[in-house]
Amino acid sequence: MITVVTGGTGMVGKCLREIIKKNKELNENDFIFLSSSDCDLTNITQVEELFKRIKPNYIIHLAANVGGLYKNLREKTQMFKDNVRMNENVLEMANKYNVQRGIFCLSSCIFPHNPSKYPMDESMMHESEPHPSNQGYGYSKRMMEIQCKNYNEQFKREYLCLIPVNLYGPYDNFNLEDSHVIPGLIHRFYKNKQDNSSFQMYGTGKPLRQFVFSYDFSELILKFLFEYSGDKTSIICCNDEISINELTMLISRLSNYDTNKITCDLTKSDGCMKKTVDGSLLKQIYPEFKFTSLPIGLEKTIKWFENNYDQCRK
Ligand code: NAP
Ligand code: GFB
Repeated sequence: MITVVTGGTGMVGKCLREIIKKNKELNENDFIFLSSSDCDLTNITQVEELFKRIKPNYIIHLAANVGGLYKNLREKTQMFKDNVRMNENVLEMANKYNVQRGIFCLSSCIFPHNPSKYPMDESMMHESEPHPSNQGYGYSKRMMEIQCKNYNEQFKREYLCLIPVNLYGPYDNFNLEDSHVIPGLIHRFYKNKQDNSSFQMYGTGKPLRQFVFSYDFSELILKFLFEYSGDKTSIICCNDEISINELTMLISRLSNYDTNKITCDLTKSDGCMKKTVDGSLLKQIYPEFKFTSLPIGLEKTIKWFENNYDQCRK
């Protein structure tokens, strides 16, 4: 049985590949990890050619034009266009070439900016607008969730959506313009330590975030694909929440940086102040699943970054 993994060269894709290699019950030759050079998923001709050639049994769709708050603020039109095209092309060809089951990746940032309640649960995704920064990426992901349901209803498919909170880990994108907060902080502390300069945290540090280590998410992708018999879209989070300020202090300590040299750059947007989601459904489905703690995950990520500085995405 062949599984195609789109976004195979991204952070989640590479963590997934490592996990599959270590899993004695899986044969890594049954998985095909794709990069954009293997197939530009915004090009439907290339996508059809891919599905016609491989005829996969399963799909794990991770590929996306994705980035942190500042990339989302800058590139809404491109992110909407790229992601809608990729998602539509993959869904259309997966169905046309009879891929019965797959995992499709959403994100907790696409939830409403002013929800009726916190924590938000899976039923609230379309309740109201996402944060203004997410008018591009956020809506493209919401449309994918709707379209997965349409294929499941009309063609009896099992296209399952997962909704992870902010992810981090080895193989992340550490580019200072496009990155998410954790790789951005790690990279900037690394540079500031080298030139012994003071450090500016972006924004007020007041926003709250939930984080999941990318290897944990990868483990859960495999469980949902190969074990889960339900049809529910599930939030992937461990319910812990931390402020950007606390996160910054934690990463500075783990980076052995003097926390007395940290100030705030208030010219930088805070983005969404809070997007707390509820991991209860996941807890019901997999009550035994244990998430990696944030300090442990950060320690591993910082070590990976320092050991792979020359070749990582930055
Ligand atoms: P990533 O590291 O940025 O990797 C993106 C992947 O998508 C890469 O493999 C890239 O291929 C591929 N890709 C981009 N444009 C493509 C195109 N036109 N055609 C084919 N492939 C293309 O992303 P990630 O952090 O692993 O995220 C994986 C999934 O998790 C995404 O769906 C994202 O929306 C979701 N997610 C991420 C986070 C997070 O905090 N990172 C949080 C929630 C959800 P190349 O390497 O060739 O460019
Ligand atoms: O991960 P992030 O960029 O995106 O986090 P979101 C942004 C928050 O971290 C803001 C603060 O409150 C920033 O002020 N921050 C502090 C920093 N220092 C830094 C830094 O060096 N770099 C960055 N990037 N932020 C994203 C969505 O929202 O959530 C994406 O835009 C994605 O689409 C992701 O889905 C999961 O958490 O605000």
